[in-house]
Amino acid sequence: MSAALSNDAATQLKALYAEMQPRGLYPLWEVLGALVTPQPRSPARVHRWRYAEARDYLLRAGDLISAAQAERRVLIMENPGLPGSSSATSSLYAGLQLILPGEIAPCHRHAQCALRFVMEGEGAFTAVDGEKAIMRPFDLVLTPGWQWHDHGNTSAQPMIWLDGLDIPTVLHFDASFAEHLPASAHPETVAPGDTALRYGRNMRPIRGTAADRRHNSQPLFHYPYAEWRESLENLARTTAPDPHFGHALEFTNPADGGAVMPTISAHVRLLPAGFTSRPRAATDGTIFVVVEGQGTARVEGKDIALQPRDTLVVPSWRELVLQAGTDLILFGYSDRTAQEKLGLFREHRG
Ligand code: GTQ
Repeated sequence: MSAALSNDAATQLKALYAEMQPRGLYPLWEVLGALVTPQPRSPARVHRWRYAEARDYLLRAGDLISAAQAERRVLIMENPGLPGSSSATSSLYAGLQLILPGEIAPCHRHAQCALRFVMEGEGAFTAVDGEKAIMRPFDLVLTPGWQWHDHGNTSAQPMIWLDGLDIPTVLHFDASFAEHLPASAHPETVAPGDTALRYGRNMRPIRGTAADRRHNSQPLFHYPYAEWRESLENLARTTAPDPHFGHALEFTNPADGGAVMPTISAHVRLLPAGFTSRPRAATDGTIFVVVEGQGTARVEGKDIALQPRDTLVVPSWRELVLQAGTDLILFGYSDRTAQEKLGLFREHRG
């Protein structure tokens, strides 16, 4: 409200509000400014989780509860500005999952889309629809919505990865469905690497395969570190860095060239030693994982030191400047593709 009300009108309005409220009626003019803001005002905060610290808590939990007992043994990385929400940004979730040698995480499927980004350990698997992806550090593995998936660790070391899901988005739409497979593991349907050979070479089979069962046409689900790292290195060797991103590559779905999943975009970037990015703000709050190197994220005048395997969340519309001490390699995921489909995505490049 702009012009002042008389005392009498204000008193009568208060009484009117009290009378309406039990009928589910409320005056817009009291709340309009908070609903339709001139710019995003995310309650989420910039936050960094130190890997060593989180890892220690996760291993302690591992001594007390098995993966089968927990179903998913995960420490949620909850944004301190979104308490009680289990969210890292307003739309996305992040957690650290531990599978100890010999354990399995039972097979299930859900409406939520998930990505796994391996933090440590080698040789455990994620199976999607009965096809195993053998996971190595910094591999990206997808479990797209409604695909059966289970995880198992047949290696001799603990395996820890970051789970990135669109849980808050699915909750927002009240569209969550989930179910368990009666068996704890899906029977093996094809050999590991089958979809990469069929769909990962800029080709696709003319006749249908098991992967065509995926309703949302996402045949590829394993993006190995060895491959994306080489592509990034090549880009860095042959091109000048983009002033805002450095050298950056988005992971794509080969079926349509778009983002990896309907609600989640994922990318990697390499900032050469000594590089400072130009400031940039975007509506897609982003969760970053430091893959290699040291650097600093400056957000709203505050410097946050970045070390390998740390996780950093930068909410919507916070201006970010990245500084690379040594060559700095980051993985990041956000809801950019969802916002683009809804006509909401915006960025500001300083
Ligand atoms: O692996 O399916 O961190 O359903 C949270 C919810 C992992 C999973 C999480 C999940 C999963």
